[in-house]
Amino acid sequence: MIFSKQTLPNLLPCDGELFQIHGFYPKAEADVLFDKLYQSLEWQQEQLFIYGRWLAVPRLMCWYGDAGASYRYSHVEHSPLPWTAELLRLKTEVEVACQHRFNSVLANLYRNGQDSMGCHADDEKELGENPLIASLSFGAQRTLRFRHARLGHKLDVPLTHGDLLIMAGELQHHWKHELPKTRKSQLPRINLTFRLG
Ligand SMILES: O=C(O)CCC(=O)C(=O)O
Ligand SMILES: [Mn+2]
Repeated sequence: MIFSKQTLPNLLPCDGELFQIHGFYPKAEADVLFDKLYQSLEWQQEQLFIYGRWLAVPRLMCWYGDAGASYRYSHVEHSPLPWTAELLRLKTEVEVACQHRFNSVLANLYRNGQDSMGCHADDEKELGENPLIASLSFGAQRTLRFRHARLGHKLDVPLTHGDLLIMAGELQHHWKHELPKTRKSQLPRINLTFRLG
């Protein structure tokens, strides 16, 4: 499937582009991918230095990419792990769908409903002015919440097993996003965000 701006609605009312392809990977394929990614990626517990003390990030993470890709997290430069065959295949399929190249992927594992990601924009300089970021979700359904920085608009986007979400245009300048904790599901979820940095 080649994603086309002409056929998919922009989920945002203003100041950016957000497209969702439900079931980009159908359930049977998404089930296999979830298991492979869960078992084979090198999940790490990162620590963040906040307000003078070290805190465990509330999820597991790992980062894969081209040797030259740069990624800064919590003011620390990280080197990517080399692509696995699985991630390379997913990257290629997402590249074809988006007609856009990526050189790295950030993987997040939310172990249960208590794992989360705080409010942020993916606006690091390395990603360029208006980055196109493609995100794949596997496992438990979770809500990605967007908030407009100035206007206060709020948009909840439920992300389900096998979905592809595309953030583009000026989105990262005007909107922040977060993955709040939930009591609804205690099952794990994997998210992959493909980036060009
Ligand atoms: O888990 C998600 O859907 C969001 C991930 C995200 O925002 C990020 O990796 O920057
Ligand atoms: Mn993000």
